[in-house]
Amino acid sequence: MANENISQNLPAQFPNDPTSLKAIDQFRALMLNYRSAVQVVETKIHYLDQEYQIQNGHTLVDSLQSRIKSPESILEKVQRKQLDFNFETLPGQMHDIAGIRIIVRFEDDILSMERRLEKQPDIRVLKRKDYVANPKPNGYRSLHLILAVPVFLAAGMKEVTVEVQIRTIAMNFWASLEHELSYKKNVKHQDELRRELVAKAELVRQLDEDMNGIKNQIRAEENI
Ligand code: 0O2
Repeated sequence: MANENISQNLPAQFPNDPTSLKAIDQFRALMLNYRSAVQVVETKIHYLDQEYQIQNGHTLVDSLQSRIKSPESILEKVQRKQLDFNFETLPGQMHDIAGIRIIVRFEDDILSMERRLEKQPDIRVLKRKDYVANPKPNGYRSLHLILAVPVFLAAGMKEVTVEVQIRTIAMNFWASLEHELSYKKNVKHQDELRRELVAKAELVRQLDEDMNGIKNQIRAEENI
């Protein structure tokens, strides 16, 4: 039943159109590169975290989230940024098709995680945006890295880009609610809520700073 509905909405030539079928295969191959790259980076993060725990007695990573951009979201960004949409040039123009979010507890842990990632000999940092040191006007804070990661498939090695966002639990708490608001079109008091979120971002910044300070004091006194 569901399949009948889908096929009714497709162009008549779709099932046998060689151009469409080739494009679908190219898209699948491209997405496979990104899925592989996400697994490579996630595995690295897990082992770096375990190594950190052996060395320091506690972990860096609170949790990890990953996603591959949906086709709709890729097309929306292509249109918004007026990018050239073809399978050869897209990977060079859009660097956040694969995304990993690393949630840590303390602000210091953001740079500790970054240093460990950038020391990996097979990872290149192509771009760094530090919204922790330089928050966005709406209060958004996070460290963004664009990494180039080697992926090995039957056709050989390919460098694939992955966007890594590193942020604290508190930054993530704020960003997830702000993201929810920005995707809702019919919220009655949008502007007022936006202003409230800007103010709460400052509280979150203060909380992160205080918790980081308490953590440093606990660990310093423990070692006396
Ligand atoms: P989603 O659903 O998370 O994928 P660039 O790619 O560098 O040309 P862009 O895309 O603006 O420009 O990059 P930037 O600033 O590094 O931000 C990309 C991602 O960071 C966003 O992805 C969000 O995940 C997050 N982000 C950036 N700014 C904000 C913000 O103000 N609020 C929140 N909540 N998240 C933000 P997507 O694709 O927008 O969304």
